[in-house]
Amino acid sequence: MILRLDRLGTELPPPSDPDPAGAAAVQELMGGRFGEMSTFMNYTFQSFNFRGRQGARPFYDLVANIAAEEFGHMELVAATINTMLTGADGEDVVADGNRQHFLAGGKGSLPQDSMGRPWTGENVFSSGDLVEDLTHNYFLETGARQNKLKVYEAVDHPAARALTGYLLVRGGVHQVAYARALENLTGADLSKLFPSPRIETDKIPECRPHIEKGLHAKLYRFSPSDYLELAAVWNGAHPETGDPLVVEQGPPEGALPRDLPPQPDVFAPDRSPQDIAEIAARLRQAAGLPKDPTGEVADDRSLAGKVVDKVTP
Ligand code: MN3
Repeated sequence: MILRLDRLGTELPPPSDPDPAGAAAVQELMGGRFGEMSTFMNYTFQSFNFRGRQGARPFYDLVANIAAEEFGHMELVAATINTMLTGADGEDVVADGNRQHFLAGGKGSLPQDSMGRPWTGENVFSSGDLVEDLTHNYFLETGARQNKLKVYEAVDHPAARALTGYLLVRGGVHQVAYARALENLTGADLSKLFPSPRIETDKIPECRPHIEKGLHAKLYRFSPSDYLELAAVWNGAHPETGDPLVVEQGPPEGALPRDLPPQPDVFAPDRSPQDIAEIAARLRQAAGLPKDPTGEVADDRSLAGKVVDKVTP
């Protein structure tokens, strides 16, 4: 089972100038072959299908635990696309972006790649052979980093830059983790391949704060009580920086999500968001809940007893 925390892995900037073309490009990091849906579903299926897991516990724990982090990466890519589409004009989306962001969705992310092709289960490799699966995962993380750098270079929207800066660092951790696992199982020293692809993340301004906080050398344990054997694989020195690899007991602190403003031109969440807010306020009262919404967001637009009828980003 998966527990869910209503937080994002890292902070994203608030909506600024909409960028429908950039948002369409960022879709590659969601539903592309090397996107976050692929990393999430690959590790999820490999962990579901893992036989003899007690005998192979450190490796099972590694794959299952990284799967959980990938769910949060999907969430972060979605938040980025939604930020970039906030305030976008329908004509601009249709002319420059993914038309379905406007025509079929609520200016929200879709499970598609940058060409609008739906993500497919054909992107999942789960052979049952641990060495083969781990080798695939190493390659998958390599391709994912390559794609992130290309999106970084092609899209200069601040949300896309914040996203790719963070994911380049975190994807690097997963790549090192699979390399370490393969080295332990086979003796093949994949650390000699690093950095692969040749990305000097310490020279990318949006990566640097995460590296300074040590995120390149930290593996988070995404469970209150399970996946305790990560340290059996995640140990030693980082192949690029030499920093000690450490397991952090718990998920990243992360950041509160932003409450992106309604987009009435695409009925998100309705042509008249205040109607839904009034119904929600009545239901909350009838259920004996506090007057103010209990969830936390980075930029709360709701006021006690007042219905927001005009939202300014
Ligand atoms: Mn990822």
